[in-house]
Amino acid sequence: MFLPIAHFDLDAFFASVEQKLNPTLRGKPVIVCGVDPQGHNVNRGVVATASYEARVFGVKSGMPVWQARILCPRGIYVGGNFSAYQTHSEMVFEIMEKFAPKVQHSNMDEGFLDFSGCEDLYPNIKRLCKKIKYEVVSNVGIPVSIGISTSRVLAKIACQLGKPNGLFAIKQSDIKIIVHPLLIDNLPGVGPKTQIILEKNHIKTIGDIVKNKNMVAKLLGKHGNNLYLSASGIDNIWYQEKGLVKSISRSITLSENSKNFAHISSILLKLCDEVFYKLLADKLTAKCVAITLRYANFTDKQKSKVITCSLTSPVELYHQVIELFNQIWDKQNKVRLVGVKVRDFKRGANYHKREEIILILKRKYGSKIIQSALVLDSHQTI
Ligand code: DCP
Ligand code: CA
Repeated sequence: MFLPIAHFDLDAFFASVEQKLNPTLRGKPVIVCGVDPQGHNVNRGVVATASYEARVFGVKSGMPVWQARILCPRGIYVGGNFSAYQTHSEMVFEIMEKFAPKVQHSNMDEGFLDFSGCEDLYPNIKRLCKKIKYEVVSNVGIPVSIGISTSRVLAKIACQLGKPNGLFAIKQSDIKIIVHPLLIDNLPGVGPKTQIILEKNHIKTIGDIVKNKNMVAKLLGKHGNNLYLSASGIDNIWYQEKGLVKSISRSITLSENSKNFAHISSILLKLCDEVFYKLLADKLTAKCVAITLRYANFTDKQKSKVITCSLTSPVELYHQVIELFNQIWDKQNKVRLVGVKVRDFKRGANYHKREEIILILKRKYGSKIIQSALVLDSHQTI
């Protein structure tokens, strides 16, 4: 039977990137702290994620670091490196886009692949996903789990069941034996509050949700109806594709606070490079450009402008950003973080052929294969 939907989810994502970048961490309990899912550097003492080696000790995402240290005193605790996570995420999505005609981003480290209509091209989706897993691990260096099924919700459950480093398929006919006996917290959409309400009413398994459709609807209203559809393996409204993304942004916390224009501007160019090629990859035009500066004393300054021309190269974006930078830069204060954002999108764009070729090269060989000379210069001084 042809199973057209795959869901992929990178395993222990932030921790896997750390283990890839520093091979001495491989096979060890690694706990990433100091960064939140939006990539803000935080000092709130919470675990962002833990490698599977650390999870054996009970360490989990969202747990206070002090608690993790009690459970896993020999763990290796590292701060987050969000721009590395972003680059790795983009490399993974580039691979997915090479294989699947339709890729739906759910998150930085997960998404759906839709192979509907590809029966002739890819008669065996499981074999194809094996190849995708191999490409991700050999080209990006981090493990990914993939679930395959007839709907998005079942593919997501399959992916979860196969973790870590899994490849698991659920056929529609398997739903009663594989999915229905699972406890309700395995069903996407059942959070802690919903779980308490359902369990109080003796609804413990996913199958119980199907059997008690009316009671679930009475207890939870619309949410209950959506859960019933999910429990039956049918994609509800949560799985419909979202519209255009609202913005694309990149930010970097400088390795050392700086007042040096040449240094800061070279970092802004690097960010413009990343934002521009993401815009190009998504085939979008932006009508608004914005910059964020955070000073050493943690005060933030932001400035944006509407642009009338379409951006055809990273340098054009950089010129817009530098203009904004010069308007808000307080030369007396050291800069701690810089960010570049574009928003107000329209589909389609008119780019230089040269930029399209650069994007192809970046997709094939990684985003660092070709960069502005100024960006390369800045790497030597950072
Ligand atoms: N994350 C975070 N804080 C959380 C949850 C997640 O900062 N409370 C970050 C770190 C994770 C990344 O988001 O690496 C992806 O989250 P997932 O829930 O997919 O968890 P992992 O990828 O770490 O593990 P897995 O998917 O293997 O369970
Ligand atoms: Ca993940």
